[in-house]
Amino acid sequence: MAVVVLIAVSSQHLFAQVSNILPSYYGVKDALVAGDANAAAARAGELLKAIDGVDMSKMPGKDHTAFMAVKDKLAFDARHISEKKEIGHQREHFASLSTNMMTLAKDVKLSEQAIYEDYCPMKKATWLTNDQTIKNPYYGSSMLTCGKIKSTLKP
Ligand SMILES: [Cu+2]
Repeated sequence: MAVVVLIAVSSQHLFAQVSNILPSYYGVKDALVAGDANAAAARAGELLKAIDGVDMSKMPGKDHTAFMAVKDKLAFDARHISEKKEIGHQREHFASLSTNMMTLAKDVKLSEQAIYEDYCPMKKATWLTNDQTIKNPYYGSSMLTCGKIKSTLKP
């Protein structure tokens, strides 16, 4: 007897494969807001694990393609942040990490919450957050509230 199982998957579903990526990224962001290079390195190590742990074969085709397009770039910046415990260097990588994370977030549902893309006009760089309050990860306490919400991804 043949058993056919049909699984309907909504495109709005948050897949387990990617569920650790954004929380780990937020961990890096919070460490940079706090100006803590060691914590940023540790959180970036978790992010790298989350990226490397994704089994692309278990992702729907559209998500698979979108993830594959940025995976290496995300891993590159996460690895550098995790290895170089120097905050200036980490913040350079965080800028491109954030750009690529936004590219991914537009195509693959990464969170059940809204994602805000904030922009720092001094650094000319963006970062992602789930919080509408501006806490700038590029300068830490010296420029904590510099920036504005540039765009919002609704869950
Ligand atoms: Cu580097």
